[in-house]
Amino acid sequence: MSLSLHQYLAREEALHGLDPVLTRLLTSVSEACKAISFKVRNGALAGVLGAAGTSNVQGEDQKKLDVISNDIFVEAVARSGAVCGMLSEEVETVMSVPEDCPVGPYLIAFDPLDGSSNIDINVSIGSIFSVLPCVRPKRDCVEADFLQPGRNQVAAGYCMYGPQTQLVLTLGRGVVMFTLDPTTGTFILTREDVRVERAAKEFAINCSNMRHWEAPVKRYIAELLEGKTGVRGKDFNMRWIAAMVAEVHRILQRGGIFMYPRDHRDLSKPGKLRLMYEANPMSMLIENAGGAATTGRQAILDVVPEKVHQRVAVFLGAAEEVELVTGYHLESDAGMER
Ligand code: AFP
Repeated sequence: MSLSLHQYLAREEALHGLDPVLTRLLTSVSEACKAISFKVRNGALAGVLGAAGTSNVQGEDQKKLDVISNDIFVEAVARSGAVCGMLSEEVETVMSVPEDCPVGPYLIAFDPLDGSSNIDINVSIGSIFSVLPCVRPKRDCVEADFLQPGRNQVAAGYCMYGPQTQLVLTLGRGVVMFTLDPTTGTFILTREDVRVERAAKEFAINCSNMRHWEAPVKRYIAELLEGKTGVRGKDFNMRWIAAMVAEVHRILQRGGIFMYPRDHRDLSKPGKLRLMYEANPMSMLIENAGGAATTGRQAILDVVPEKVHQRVAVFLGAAEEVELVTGYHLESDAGMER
């Protein structure tokens, strides 16, 4: 019998004591994702393609769909009664809940539309979310409330808008996947107990940045590229979709490693990806599927954020590969590099 997201969360409440307020929040997130999915599906017909003519806090040009998705997310979670604050990639400051909405015990951080450069070419994109506890639930939340390590997350996930719309979720007890039934608008549980194998034969990295990488990353990638003839003794395949959601989705389905290392271009930026609404939720998913996620030097989930929009280097996926490339960083830092 197929289980809807609603029924799955009810089962989690009964079996594992899932907080009904968290259920309400996740239901609101799923409603937001559904609304975004409908916009994405209609594309040019809904007038949602192209640039918005504005830029976000990161100085990146916003697409219309970035702005639309952000508005949908904010509206849905603010009215859930489950949060006391929101953090979005698209908004500089943390957002409090409006006066006419009840306040709840959670904080939510989200990237409403990941992979913006894929929007206009009709390639997979997604939304990513991370739920943290709010230590002192109150209406006027501040940045400091969000500055918790990813280990504190009580739920995390993403929704991918690809050939199918799929919602992938962890509550800290494994990873589950739901597929949106477009005929009923219901998310149906289609995969449980998602696991990432320790070994891998596929990697994802933007090789155009190779000249800027640190030595341990250059060493690791060079060994992968040598294939059967090199120290690794086997061939590796490569993929790059330019949307972390799609890369992580592939890894959860068929393994591999995804990397966005820090590089020498701008030393004030430790990587491109954002810790709180990209790296942390994806790391919680990957760890819950038996994989690993590090900055090259420490587990991503142990990083204590200093700023809400902070960036971080990311190596995640198959544990064997993540451990190897992390070891190369540690050897290099200790001056033991070959
Ligand atoms: P956008 O959402 O701004 O397009 O960025 C997507 C992303 O943060 C991540 O999802 C991709 O893995 C990565 O950037 C792609 O970066 P490059 O364009 O440098 O390859």
